[in-house]
Amino acid sequence: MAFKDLREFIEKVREMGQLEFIEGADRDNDIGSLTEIFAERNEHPLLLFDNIKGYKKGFRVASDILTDHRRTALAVGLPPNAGKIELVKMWKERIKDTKPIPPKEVSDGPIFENVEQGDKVDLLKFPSPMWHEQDGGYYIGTSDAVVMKDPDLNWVNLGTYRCQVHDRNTLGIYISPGHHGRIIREKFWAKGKSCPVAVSFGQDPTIAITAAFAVPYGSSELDFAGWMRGAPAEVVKGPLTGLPIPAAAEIAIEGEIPPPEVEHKIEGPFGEWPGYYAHGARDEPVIKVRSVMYRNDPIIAGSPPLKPHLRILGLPFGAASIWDNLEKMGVPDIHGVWTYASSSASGGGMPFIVISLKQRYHGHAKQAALVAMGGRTGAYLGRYVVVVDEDIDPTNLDEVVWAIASRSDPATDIDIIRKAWSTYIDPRMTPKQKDEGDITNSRAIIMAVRPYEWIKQFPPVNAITPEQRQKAVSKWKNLLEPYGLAGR
Ligand SMILES: Cc1cc2nc3c(=O)[nH]c(=O)nc-3n(C[C@H](O)[C@H](O)[C@H](O)COP(=O)(O)O)c2cc1C
Ligand SMILES: [Mn+2]
Repeated sequence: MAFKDLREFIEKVREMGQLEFIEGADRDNDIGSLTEIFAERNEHPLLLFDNIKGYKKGFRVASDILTDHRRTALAVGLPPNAGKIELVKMWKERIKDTKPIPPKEVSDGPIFENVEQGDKVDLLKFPSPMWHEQDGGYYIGTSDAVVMKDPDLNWVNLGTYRCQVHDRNTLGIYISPGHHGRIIREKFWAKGKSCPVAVSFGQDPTIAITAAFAVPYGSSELDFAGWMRGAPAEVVKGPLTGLPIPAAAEIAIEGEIPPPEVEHKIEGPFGEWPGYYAHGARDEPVIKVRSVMYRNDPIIAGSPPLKPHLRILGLPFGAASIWDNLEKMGVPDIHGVWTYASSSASGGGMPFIVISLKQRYHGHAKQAALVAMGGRTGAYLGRYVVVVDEDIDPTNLDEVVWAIASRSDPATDIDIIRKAWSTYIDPRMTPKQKDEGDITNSRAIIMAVRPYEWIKQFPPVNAITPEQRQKAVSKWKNLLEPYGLAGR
């Protein structure tokens, strides 16, 4: 199932009829706007921009790459046309058996088609977009893979960290506290050295996905990409840094991050995944770029956060991790887990979790909520956990809201938990809390299930049963088909 590179994936997407090829866009307004507008639809195409105003033909930008759940499924080898909960369920099964496969080093690769070093480095030749109107600059890196090696433990980390183009050979980079790239660069700085780094800006989607995965410190995301694609990821050795670079990356750089006392620059603001500019514009470290490599007709992979779905991945892998947590903790009969307004990653950032289950005993639904909010994925920047019965589809917001509106009693069905794990990019954290270093937030559990004590007396739902629906559809097929209502 493995795709060699981003362009092979795009080709497959074209065959599936999900590619929109756009010429004549400008990088200041059009690329970002169209990316957001297309993603307003649940199912939407991948956008490939060429002939970008002011840039060489062939120097392209791809966006909305994985924001549609069908393409996230395709990228990881799941059936693209399966239902959303079905896909989350399949992924939940897959992650139970994670066997990392180390990368394979190859001596040559398409990334060496063009190599420009020293004075020849010019990042301004690439059409890096302005993704949101109020962004502080042009970002070449939103769906990138930043490669660094721990100086003490011989181990390579990949992380997706945003990169802003400051000038022809300088990039700004923002890495959140706790993220591995930040720990590694600080180790170099503590020795008075600059941190060697390589970054690829467009690669096989499994590498893009794993670069943003919650892989433990000391394990390499490249090994997880191997597991995800079912074959080793092919890498070349960076000529200047020796770091592994995806051999079929579209564009890659090598360089170093000097200690901030040597060089730093204002970075941002950048529209962040919760849908806000919470971090703002601040002094951040820079990458001094010594070499730029690119394929003929390179493609920048773009993945800006998109409010309100905040979709980076159309399939919330985090929901699968929560479901897996629930099973590991022995909570039975889960029918589905879905998340809204979430980062979609397994590392957390799940402010709205919906769990659907078949209640089997008193307290079962509450147990599910407590486990979901206690595991690694559900704990970090959580806010609401809603539990619904098995007849509610958690991917259907109308049904979820109907369950809350009809099965919960606000006075008795909402529990509040205080002082839980949050982060500085939480838009609702008060300025006072930030000043005082109280980086916590509160949680609500909303029990939108039929109360178990009197579940048998709960009024029946007045909607059509699946059996009756099937009968009516068979009988009235010709009438319903033109409306797209006969298929389900
Ligand atoms: C599209 C996208 C953009 C991201 N941008 C950043 C970023 O700018 N800075 C950051 O620290 N994390 C960012 N993340 C999250 C990290 O990539 C993610 O938490 C990852 O697990 C970090 O890897 P690490 O644990 O090896 O540091 C982004 C994730 C995605 C999917
Ligand atoms: Mn890591």
